Amino acid sequence: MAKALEGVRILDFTHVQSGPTCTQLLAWFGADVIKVERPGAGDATRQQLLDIPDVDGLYFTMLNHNKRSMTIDSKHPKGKEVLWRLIKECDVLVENFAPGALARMGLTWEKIHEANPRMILASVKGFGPGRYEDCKVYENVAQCAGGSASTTGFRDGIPMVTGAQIGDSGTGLHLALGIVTALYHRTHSGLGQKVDCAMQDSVLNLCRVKLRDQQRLAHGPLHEYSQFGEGIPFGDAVPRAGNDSGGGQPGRILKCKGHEHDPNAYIYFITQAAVWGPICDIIGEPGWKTDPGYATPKARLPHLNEIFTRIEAWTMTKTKFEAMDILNEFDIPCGPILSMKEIAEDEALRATGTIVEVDHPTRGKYLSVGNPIKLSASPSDVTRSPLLGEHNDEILRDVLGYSQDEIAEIADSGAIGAVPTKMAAE
Ligand code: CAO
Repeated sequence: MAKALEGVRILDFTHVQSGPTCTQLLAWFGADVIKVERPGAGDATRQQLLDIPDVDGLYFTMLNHNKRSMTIDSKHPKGKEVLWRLIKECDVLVENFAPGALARMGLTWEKIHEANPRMILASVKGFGPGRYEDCKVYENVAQCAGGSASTTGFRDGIPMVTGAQIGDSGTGLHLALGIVTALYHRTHSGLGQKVDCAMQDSVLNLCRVKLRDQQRLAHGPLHEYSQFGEGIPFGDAVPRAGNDSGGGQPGRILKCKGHEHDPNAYIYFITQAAVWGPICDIIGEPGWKTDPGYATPKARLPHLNEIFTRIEAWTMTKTKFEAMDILNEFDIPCGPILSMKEIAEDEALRATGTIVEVDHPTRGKYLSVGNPIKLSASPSDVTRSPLLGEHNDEILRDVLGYSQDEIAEIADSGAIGAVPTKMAAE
């Protein structure tokens, strides 16, 4: 079966997390992704958060599967020459440098478009045009500026960031969609275009329910927020809502059996209106099915704290998995709080390829997250991340058509650096 993006060639000028997330997705779908890195150093994540000395960090390996690596000094005259040859051969250039860095390398949209009118130039920046457009941005800055931090955490605590990398990986996902959309557009326009994703915008897009609540707030208190039931007045901005459900069906995280010693012995429990009857039966409050104070979703809103305290008295008698089994029988929406350890060991996630084991020449075996998007006719397998500059020769020869003498000349010029020591020793 052919891969969905076979034939698409990506000049991957990305680093750290946001850009690499995007190009890894494209690589999983079959695009030929050529990652261009600085000679000698490479993507900074190769050397960050190291668990094994002198081995590419998991930060790097888990974001750069299925790619080829080439080292080019983009400021060296010979390096620039190679880069321009690549620009003519590729369909998409993806980058997430600090604002202005690409132009400082001489790679402006105008010049790129002139050299290859079909090329798509896709960029991640922290902010779109405006007062912060020149700022460098990392994940948590985007979470803070995109509305996530002010709405995450508890009302009486400080703003919180979330472990889900919605600023980096979230923006990478948005960018990947922008790229395939531009590729589709090119099939009838014949031309490339620019695709820009700001991390602030992507986070805000993922936080749109909070902008919804901001506007609802103008018309009265938010009844599904715990603080309504607690009689605490609302201010003029959407408050942090703890673990309250963001949807129209109230939900909370509740303790389960063993919570005293297991920090993840919890379950998310949603009191979906459609299954209120079975919930009452299970927790031993059959009277709540008909009691006018509890029988309708509207009547329940002021009593949510009392209701969830009662439900928790039941969940605390079960492990999270026992509770899941019982509740699922009645289609009550709920979910166990799974630790990363439990997820890593989950057989079902391994069977679907969402958790994969990858073998790496210097690291050995490690776990990664495979492609979460499953296409029925276009399989995607996960292959290991490349060593720094591993594919210099083959790209210069096979993609750019340089002769062996020319390759030697480029190498001698210092524009691509040396072959990685681990490979040279082999
Ligand atoms: N050869 C020569 N020079 C290279 C090179 C190469 N192959 N690759 C990169 N460089 C140079 C750049 O040209 C730049 O030089 P100048 O500043 O002189 O123009 C320099 O390396 C540093 O690039 P940078 O500013 O992008 O990198 P940084 O580590 O200082 O900042 C980051 C990192 C992420 C804050 C910044 O790139 C950024 O804001 N990116 C946009 C937002 C983004 O994607 N953030 C998410 C990152 S993941 O958390």
